[in-house]
Amino acid sequence: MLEISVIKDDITTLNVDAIVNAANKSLAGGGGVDGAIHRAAGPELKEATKKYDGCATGDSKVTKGFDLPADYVIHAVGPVWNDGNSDEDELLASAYESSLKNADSEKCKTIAFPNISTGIYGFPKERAANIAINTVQDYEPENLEEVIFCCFDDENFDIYKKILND
Ligand code: AR6
Repeated sequence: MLEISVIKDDITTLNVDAIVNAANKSLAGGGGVDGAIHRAAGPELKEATKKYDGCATGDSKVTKGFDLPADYVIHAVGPVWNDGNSDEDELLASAYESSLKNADSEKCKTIAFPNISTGIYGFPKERAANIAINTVQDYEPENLEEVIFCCFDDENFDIYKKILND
């Protein structure tokens, strides 16, 4: 079982083996946490994503972390919230699971996730948190030992604390 913790922090500052980016299908950068990660990692990050032909929703791709303290960035693409009946739950779970598998393949022990899809993509926060936590709890790790949910806004931080304390 993975050790799970929740913190409120800027994910770009974390000294972990891998941080996850809430990217878009182009992998070319954007706003929110994606923009912050690209700024902190430096221009080599965008260059490194060019070897991929983008990334499907629910999937993830790996690059190095360049100027970040983290060794790797796992670029995960969560779903845009539509009406809740467009496979959003399954696609969000898949984005988390794919990220865990990719980190495991790179022999990472520690990984930090932002609250994928809950910003610009509009996924309801509590629903997303339950999916994220359930997916991590169900995952059978090979090398991974610790998962950090790195919240940025108070609302997500309070939701995660409540679910994990219950
Ligand atoms: N560290 C940790 N979390 C952060 C940070 C940070 N530095 N900055 C924002 N967050 P969002 P999405 C939180 O909008 O909803 C981009 O343009 C934020 O509070 O970054 O998956 C991409 O290119 C929220 O809880 O990602 C895509 O086009 C969470 O990160 C699109 O946005 C996710 O919010 C993806 O939208």
